[in-house]
Amino acid sequence: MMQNKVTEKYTEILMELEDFRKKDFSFQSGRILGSMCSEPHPIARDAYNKFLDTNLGDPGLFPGTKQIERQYISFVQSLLHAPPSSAGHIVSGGTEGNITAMWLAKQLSGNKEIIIPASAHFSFQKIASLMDMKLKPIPLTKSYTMDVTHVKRKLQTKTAAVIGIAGSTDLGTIDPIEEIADLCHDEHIFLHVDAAFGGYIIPFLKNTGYKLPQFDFLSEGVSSLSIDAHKMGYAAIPLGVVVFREKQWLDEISVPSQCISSKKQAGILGTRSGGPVAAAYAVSRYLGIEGYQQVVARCMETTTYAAGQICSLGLSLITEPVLNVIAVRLKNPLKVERALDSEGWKVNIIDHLSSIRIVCMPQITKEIIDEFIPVLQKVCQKVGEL
Ligand code: 0PR
Repeated sequence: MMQNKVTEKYTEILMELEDFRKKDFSFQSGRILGSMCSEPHPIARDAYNKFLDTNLGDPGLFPGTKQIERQYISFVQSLLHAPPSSAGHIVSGGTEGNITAMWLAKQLSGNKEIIIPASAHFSFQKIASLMDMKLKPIPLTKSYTMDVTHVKRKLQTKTAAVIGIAGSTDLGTIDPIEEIADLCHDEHIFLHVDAAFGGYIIPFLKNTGYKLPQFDFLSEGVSSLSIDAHKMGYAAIPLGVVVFREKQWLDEISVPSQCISSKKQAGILGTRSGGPVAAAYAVSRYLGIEGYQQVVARCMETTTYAAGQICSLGLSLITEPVLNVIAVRLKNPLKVERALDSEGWKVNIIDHLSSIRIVCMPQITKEIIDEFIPVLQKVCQKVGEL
């Protein structure tokens, strides 16, 4: 009897949850055009579920899961040409990756100033507030990348770190990491590359013949780099990795940990799920380098196609897409975003560039673009953009 009651309640709750879920937009529908996340690969879902109850905060209890973590980190290290002296640390995503790297830079240098490109992700504002650090923004060039000539002038004895971006949030642009790295190497300054978005595209695109700049540990001046599997990695939220050039730097961001199976715990989080790690690992094993190459090549084809279709409507782009990010210049992006929303399409607004952002993630196909373009045209005509 009791059992029946529980079962009824159980079913009822699941139905209630489903009702909530129905209110969400889904990646599967193809109607989410502005997000940098995607429908996870099916194997990511299965892997995630299997490891739902694992805690990498207490690795002695989950040695198998810890092994997966080590192997996945090795995959990322080799993808990024990280040297044997390097170490990787799992994070929840780009925000935590940036915070962790800046925590380390502050510890190593004892300084508090961070030189960022004007295009840096807003997580750096959190860093400034959390760790009482100061941001020194550098203007961008005409191609929307960090202007290196200004970096040299801003470097000071108070500098804790310089940030370069490989795949910017607004436009997907790539800063001249090699040049910045040379400068930082000469001046012994910590350089962190925020490759949250680009880290899972640039290496694969380079393999398929795209001419893209060097952005990883091949440049000696790169001290750390963060990359997100829950963006272009086809994995499940939340999963990123921050890689440090030197293993021993982990000591700077570790504390003695009682009550758990390891003597020290590195990083910001304590208890953390092995689910997303298993998911990212499974996708990396399933797709492999070749699989990822196919995914990113398709994303770029769709991007080129979408950009062409948008321009043929008479609209213009902020800049030629470098990766799979398109920013459409508009007089009133808010009006267009609202009107698209009421038609069931989700795009993101980039206020300071007076534009909307479209990201051609793996689930966005040419067919979806063909459905979207007439709606964009109708909406733009309605609000006076065309
Ligand atoms: N660094 C860069 C270059 C980023 O683009 C982002 C996020 C981060 C760091 C922070 O990453 P997490 O949000 O994973 O901590 N960029 C996207 C943005 O802010 C994130 C995003 C993802 C936005 C999905 C919307 C969305 O639906 O635009």
